[in-house]
Amino acid sequence: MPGIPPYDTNNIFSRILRGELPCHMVYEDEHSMAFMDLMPQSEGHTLVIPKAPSRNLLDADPTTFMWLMPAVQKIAKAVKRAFHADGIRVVQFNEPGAGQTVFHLHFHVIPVYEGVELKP
Ligand code: DGP
Repeated sequence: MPGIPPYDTNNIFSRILRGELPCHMVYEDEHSMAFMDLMPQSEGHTLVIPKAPSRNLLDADPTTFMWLMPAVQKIAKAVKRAFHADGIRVVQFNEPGAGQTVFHLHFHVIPVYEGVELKP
């Protein structure tokens, strides 16, 4: 896709998928994985990623979302229940200009608690 750099297999999440870096994994299926965010914005902040190598939403094959979004929903419900959150924010960034820092497609599942500000 014009303007979107190619997928870099050395990104941190790709290395986590290959087992080269540790993570606190909470979910895995054939197509997706979820693990705790290293710099959580709130207690229970979890990342959900596809196993398919997509840089972000802008270059991902639509079938990637077909497999990934049920996992995002599953994790959102499980995190809300497990952490007794008042709500769940699902956030996703594409390209550095929008705040993306790790270049493997991921969804942030962020519990929100009444009266508690999210960390930046
Ligand atoms: P983003 O700005 O959407 O690209 O966010 C990347 C997120 O990834 C950020 O919340 C911090 C998290 N993160 C960065 N490095 C690691 C790591 O090595 N392990 C885990 N679990 N999370 C990481």
